[in-house]
Amino acid sequence: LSLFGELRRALVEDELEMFYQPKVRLADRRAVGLEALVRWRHPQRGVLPPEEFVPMVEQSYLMRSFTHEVLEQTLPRIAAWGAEGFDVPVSVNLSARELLDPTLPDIVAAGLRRHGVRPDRLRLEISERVMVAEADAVTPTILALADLGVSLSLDDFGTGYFTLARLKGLPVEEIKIDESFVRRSVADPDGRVIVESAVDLVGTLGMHAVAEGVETEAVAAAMRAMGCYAAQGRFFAPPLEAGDVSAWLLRND
Ligand code: G
Ligand code: G
Ligand code: MN
Ligand code: NA
Repeated sequence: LSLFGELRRALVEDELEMFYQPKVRLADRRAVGLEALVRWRHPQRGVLPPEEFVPMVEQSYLMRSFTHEVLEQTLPRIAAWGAEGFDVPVSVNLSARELLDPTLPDIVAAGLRRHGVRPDRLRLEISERVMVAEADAVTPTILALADLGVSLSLDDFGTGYFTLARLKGLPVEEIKIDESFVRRSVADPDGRVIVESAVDLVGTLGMHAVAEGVETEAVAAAMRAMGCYAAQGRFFAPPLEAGDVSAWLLRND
Protein backbone atom coordinates (compact mmCIF):
# COMPACT_ATOMS: atom_id res chain seq x y z
CA LEU A 1 0.00 0.00 0.00
CA SER A 2 1.26 3.54 -0.77
CA LEU A 3 1.52 6.03 2.09
CA PHE A 4 -1.59 7.66 0.71
CA GLY A 5 -3.45 4.36 0.63
CA GLU A 6 -2.37 3.75 4.19
CA LEU A 7 -3.61 7.19 5.24
CA ARG A 8 -6.98 6.49 3.70
CA ARG A 9 -7.06 3.27 5.69
CA ALA A 10 -5.95 5.11 8.85
CA LEU A 11 -9.00 7.36 8.65
CA VAL A 12 -11.37 4.45 8.11
CA GLU A 13 -9.78 2.18 10.71
CA ASP A 14 -9.44 4.88 13.38
CA GLU A 15 -5.64 4.76 13.49
CA LEU A 16 -5.39 8.53 14.09
CA GLU A 17 -5.40 9.46 17.75
CA MET A 18 -5.44 12.83 19.45
CA PHE A 19 -2.99 13.44 22.31
CA TYR A 20 -3.35 16.44 24.60
CA GLN A 21 -0.47 18.50 25.94
CA PRO A 22 -1.16 20.57 29.06
CA LYS A 23 -0.35 24.27 29.16
CA VAL A 24 0.46 25.73 32.57
CA ARG A 25 0.51 29.21 34.06
CA LEU A 26 4.12 30.00 34.93
CA ALA A 27 3.28 31.81 38.18
CA ASP A 28 1.82 28.72 39.86
CA ARG A 29 2.07 25.87 37.29
CA ARG A 30 -1.66 25.32 37.31
CA ALA A 31 -3.24 23.97 34.14
CA VAL A 32 -4.70 26.73 31.96
CA GLY A 33 -5.27 24.79 28.76
CA LEU A 34 -4.61 21.74 26.61
CA GLU A 35 -3.40 21.47 23.02
CA ALA A 36 -4.76 18.64 20.90
CA LEU A 37 -1.97 17.05 18.82
CA VAL A 38 -2.66 14.32 16.31
CA ARG A 39 -0.64 11.09 16.13
CA TRP A 40 -0.90 8.11 13.80
CA ARG A 41 -0.82 4.75 15.53
CA HIS A 42 0.58 2.92 12.54
CA PRO A 43 0.14 -0.85 12.83
CA GLN A 44 3.72 -1.54 11.66
CA ARG A 45 5.65 1.68 12.17
CA GLY A 46 4.48 2.68 15.64
CA VAL A 47 3.29 6.13 16.67
CA LEU A 48 4.02 8.66 13.90
CA PRO A 49 4.21 12.44 14.50
CA PRO A 50 2.12 14.88 12.41
CA GLU A 51 5.06 16.04 10.26
CA GLU A 52 5.11 12.56 8.71
CA PHE A 53 1.55 12.64 7.42
CA VAL A 54 -0.28 15.97 7.86
CA PRO A 55 1.50 17.50 4.82
CA MET A 56 0.20 14.64 2.67
CA VAL A 57 -3.30 15.03 4.09
CA GLU A 58 -3.14 18.72 3.22
CA GLN A 59 -2.39 17.91 -0.41
CA SER A 60 -5.19 15.41 -0.80
CA TYR A 61 -8.94 15.06 -0.78
CA LEU A 62 -8.62 13.55 2.70
CA MET A 63 -8.35 17.03 4.26
CA ARG A 64 -12.03 17.29 5.17
CA SER A 65 -12.26 13.79 6.64
CA PHE A 66 -9.14 14.54 8.64
CA THR A 67 -10.59 17.80 10.04
CA HIS A 68 -13.79 15.93 10.84
CA GLU A 69 -11.82 13.19 12.62
CA VAL A 70 -9.84 15.70 14.71
CA LEU A 71 -13.01 17.50 15.80
CA GLU A 72 -14.99 14.30 16.36
CA GLN A 73 -12.30 13.03 18.74
CA THR A 74 -11.59 16.31 20.49
CA LEU A 75 -15.07 17.79 21.01
CA PRO A 76 -16.50 14.80 22.96
CA ARG A 77 -13.38 14.90 25.15
CA ILE A 78 -13.91 18.60 25.84
CA ALA A 79 -17.51 17.82 26.81
CA ALA A 80 -16.43 14.94 29.06
CA TRP A 81 -13.67 16.90 30.81
CA GLY A 82 -16.15 19.76 31.31
CA ALA A 83 -18.61 17.33 32.94
CA GLU A 84 -15.80 16.30 35.32
CA GLY A 85 -15.34 19.95 36.25
CA PHE A 86 -12.28 20.72 34.13
CA ASP A 87 -13.09 23.69 31.98
CA VAL A 88 -9.75 24.81 30.58
CA PRO A 89 -9.91 25.68 26.87
CA VAL A 90 -8.66 23.03 24.46
CA SER A 91 -6.72 24.15 21.39
CA VAL A 92 -6.94 22.54 17.96
CA ASN A 93 -4.36 23.31 15.25
CA LEU A 94 -5.58 24.41 11.84
CA SER A 95 -3.46 24.13 8.71
CA ALA A 96 -3.50 26.63 5.85
CA ARG A 97 -5.58 24.28 3.76
CA GLU A 98 -8.21 23.96 6.50
CA LEU A 99 -8.39 27.74 6.86
CA LEU A 100 -8.76 28.14 3.10
CA ASP A 101 -11.93 26.04 3.20
CA PRO A 102 -14.85 28.50 3.40
CA THR A 103 -17.06 25.79 4.94
CA LEU A 104 -14.75 25.40 7.97
CA PRO A 105 -16.81 27.71 10.25
CA ASP A 106 -19.96 25.67 9.50
CA ILE A 107 -18.10 22.43 10.21
CA VAL A 108 -16.85 23.78 13.55
CA ALA A 109 -20.27 25.21 14.47
CA ALA A 110 -22.01 21.90 13.71
CA GLY A 111 -19.43 19.99 15.79
CA LEU A 112 -19.86 22.32 18.78
CA ARG A 113 -23.65 21.93 18.62
CA ARG A 114 -23.54 18.17 18.14
CA HIS A 115 -21.36 17.67 21.21
CA GLY A 116 -22.86 20.43 23.34
CA VAL A 117 -19.54 22.23 23.69
CA ARG A 118 -19.55 25.93 24.58
CA PRO A 119 -17.60 27.82 21.89
CA ASP A 120 -15.33 29.42 24.46
CA ARG A 121 -14.02 25.98 25.45
CA LEU A 122 -12.50 25.61 21.99
CA ARG A 123 -9.43 27.53 20.88
CA LEU A 124 -8.08 27.42 17.35
CA GLU A 125 -4.34 27.71 16.70
CA ILE A 126 -3.23 29.42 13.53
CA SER A 127 0.44 29.40 12.62
CA GLU A 128 2.19 32.70 12.04
CA ARG A 129 3.45 31.14 8.79
CA VAL A 130 -0.14 30.93 7.54
CA MET A 131 -0.83 34.54 8.48
CA VAL A 132 2.28 35.67 6.62
CA ALA A 133 1.54 33.63 3.48
CA GLU A 134 -2.26 33.72 3.32
CA ALA A 135 -3.54 36.56 5.54
CA ASP A 136 -5.97 37.98 2.98
CA ALA A 137 -7.32 34.59 1.91
CA VAL A 138 -7.87 33.25 5.45
CA THR A 139 -9.14 36.43 7.14
CA PRO A 140 -12.83 35.97 6.20
CA THR A 141 -12.74 32.42 7.59
CA ILE A 142 -11.00 33.57 10.75
CA LEU A 143 -13.62 36.31 11.24
CA ALA A 144 -16.43 33.77 10.77
CA LEU A 145 -14.77 31.42 13.29
CA ALA A 146 -14.44 34.32 15.73
CA ASP A 147 -18.16 35.06 15.30
CA LEU A 148 -18.91 31.57 16.61
CA GLY A 149 -17.35 32.58 19.93
CA VAL A 150 -14.27 30.39 19.77
CA SER A 151 -10.98 31.97 20.80
CA LEU A 152 -7.86 32.14 18.67
CA SER A 153 -4.18 31.56 19.22
CA LEU A 154 -1.26 32.65 17.02
CA ASP A 155 1.11 29.68 16.86
CA ASP A 156 4.85 29.44 16.04
CA PHE A 157 5.38 33.16 16.64
CA GLY A 158 8.85 34.29 15.62
CA THR A 159 9.15 32.01 12.59
CA GLY A 160 7.90 34.71 10.19
CA TYR A 161 7.64 38.46 10.09
CA PHE A 162 4.05 38.95 11.04
CA THR A 163 2.98 42.29 12.52
CA LEU A 164 0.99 41.56 15.66
CA ALA A 165 -0.89 44.85 15.32
CA ARG A 166 -2.70 43.27 12.35
CA LEU A 167 -4.55 41.04 14.80
CA LYS A 168 -6.45 44.05 16.13
CA GLY A 169 -10.14 43.30 16.33
CA LEU A 170 -9.69 39.51 16.33
CA PRO A 171 -10.28 37.54 19.56
CA VAL A 172 -6.67 36.37 19.76
CA GLU A 173 -6.13 35.34 23.38
CA GLU A 174 -2.56 34.20 23.13
CA ILE A 175 0.63 34.29 21.13
CA LYS A 176 2.69 31.09 21.28
CA ILE A 177 6.38 31.85 21.05
CA ASP A 178 8.11 29.29 18.87
CA GLU A 179 10.31 26.81 20.70
CA SER A 180 13.40 27.80 18.69
CA PHE A 181 13.19 31.27 20.27
CA VAL A 182 12.27 29.93 23.66
CA ARG A 183 15.41 27.81 23.64
CA ARG A 184 17.55 30.78 22.55
CA SER A 185 16.25 32.86 25.45
CA VAL A 186 18.74 31.18 27.74
CA ALA A 187 21.38 30.33 25.12
CA ASP A 188 22.58 33.83 24.25
CA PRO A 189 21.96 37.50 25.12
CA ASP A 190 20.55 38.30 21.66
CA GLY A 191 18.02 35.52 22.01
CA ARG A 192 17.04 36.85 25.38
CA VAL A 193 16.45 40.36 24.04
CA ILE A 194 14.35 39.06 21.15
CA VAL A 195 12.10 36.96 23.38
CA GLU A 196 11.86 39.69 26.00
CA SER A 197 10.68 42.25 23.45
CA ALA A 198 8.21 39.76 21.95
CA VAL A 199 6.72 39.06 25.40
CA ASP A 200 6.50 42.80 26.14
CA LEU A 201 4.78 43.50 22.84
CA VAL A 202 2.26 40.71 23.37
CA GLY A 203 1.41 42.14 26.80
CA THR A 204 1.10 45.67 25.45
CA LEU A 205 -1.44 44.42 22.92
CA GLY A 206 -3.44 42.81 25.75
CA MET A 207 -2.70 39.20 24.86
CA HIS A 208 -1.03 36.35 26.75
CA ALA A 209 2.44 35.15 25.80
CA VAL A 210 2.87 31.37 25.90
CA ALA A 211 6.30 29.71 25.67
CA GLU A 212 6.39 26.52 23.60
CA GLY A 213 8.78 23.62 23.92
CA VAL A 214 9.93 24.30 27.49
CA GLU A 215 12.20 21.38 28.36
CA THR A 216 14.09 22.58 31.43
CA GLU A 217 13.56 24.34 34.73
CA ALA A 218 16.05 27.01 33.61
CA VAL A 219 14.01 27.89 30.54
CA ALA A 220 10.78 27.89 32.56
CA ALA A 221 12.35 30.27 35.08
CA ALA A 222 13.74 32.53 32.36
CA MET A 223 10.40 32.75 30.56
CA ARG A 224 8.65 33.54 33.81
CA ALA A 225 11.19 36.24 34.64
CA MET A 226 10.53 37.82 31.24
CA GLY A 227 6.84 38.11 32.04
CA CYS A 228 5.60 35.21 29.94
CA TYR A 229 2.14 34.11 31.16
CA ALA A 230 2.11 30.39 30.41
CA ALA A 231 4.19 27.57 28.99
CA GLN A 232 4.00 24.19 27.37
CA GLY A 233 6.68 21.56 27.06
CA ARG A 234 8.08 18.28 28.27
CA PHE A 235 9.39 19.94 31.45
CA PHE A 236 5.75 20.25 32.57
CA ALA A 237 4.08 17.43 30.65
CA PRO A 238 4.44 15.68 27.29
CA PRO A 239 1.44 15.26 25.00
CA LEU A 240 -0.75 12.83 27.00
CA GLU A 241 -3.07 10.08 25.89
CA ALA A 242 -6.68 11.19 26.32
CA GLY A 243 -7.24 8.69 29.12
CA ASP A 244 -4.42 10.19 31.19
CA VAL A 245 -5.56 13.81 31.01
CA SER A 246 -8.09 13.88 33.87
CA ALA A 247 -5.59 12.51 36.38
CA TRP A 248 -3.00 15.06 35.29
CA LEU A 249 -5.48 17.94 35.53
CA LEU A 250 -6.55 16.80 38.98
CA ARG A 251 -2.93 16.95 40.17
CA ASN A 252 -2.36 20.38 38.62
CA ASP A 253 -5.68 22.13 39.18
O1 G B 1 2.84 17.21 18.05
P1 G B 1 3.89 17.95 17.27
O2 G B 1 4.54 19.05 18.03
O3 G B 1 4.87 17.03 16.61
O4 G B 1 3.07 18.68 16.09
C1 G B 1 3.76 19.28 15.05
C2 G B 1 2.84 20.16 14.28
O5 G B 1 1.82 19.39 13.65
C3 G B 1 2.11 21.14 15.16
O6 G B 1 2.82 22.34 15.24
C4 G B 1 0.83 21.36 14.46
O7 G B 1 0.87 22.55 13.69
C5 G B 1 0.66 20.16 13.57
N1 G B 1 -0.49 19.42 14.08
C6 G B 1 -0.56 18.65 15.18
N2 G B 1 -1.81 18.18 15.35
C7 G B 1 -2.55 18.70 14.34
C8 G B 1 -3.93 18.60 13.97
O8 G B 1 -4.75 17.97 14.64
N3 G B 1 -4.32 19.28 12.86
C9 G B 1 -3.46 20.01 12.10
N4 G B 1 -3.93 20.64 11.03
N5 G B 1 -2.15 20.12 12.42
C10 G B 1 -1.71 19.48 13.53
O1 G C 1 1.39 23.31 16.99
P1 G C 1 2.88 23.09 17.19
O2 G C 1 3.66 22.64 16.02
O3 G C 1 3.52 24.28 17.81
O4 G C 1 2.89 21.91 18.23
C1 G C 1 3.77 21.86 19.27
C2 G C 1 4.80 20.81 18.99
O5 G C 1 5.79 20.84 20.01
C3 G C 1 4.22 19.38 18.97
O6 G C 1 4.75 18.71 17.89
C4 G C 1 4.78 18.79 20.28
O7 G C 1 4.95 17.38 20.20
C5 G C 1 6.10 19.52 20.42
N1 G C 1 6.58 19.55 21.79
C6 G C 1 5.91 19.29 22.92
N2 G C 1 6.71 19.43 24.00
C7 G C 1 7.91 19.78 23.52
C8 G C 1 9.16 20.07 24.13
O8 G C 1 9.32 20.05 25.35
N3 G C 1 10.19 20.38 23.30
C9 G C 1 10.06 20.46 21.95
N4 G C 1 11.12 20.78 21.22
N5 G C 1 8.89 20.19 21.34
C10 G C 1 7.84 19.86 22.11
MN1 MN D 1 0.22 24.44 17.99
NA1 NA E 1 3.97 25.89 17.48
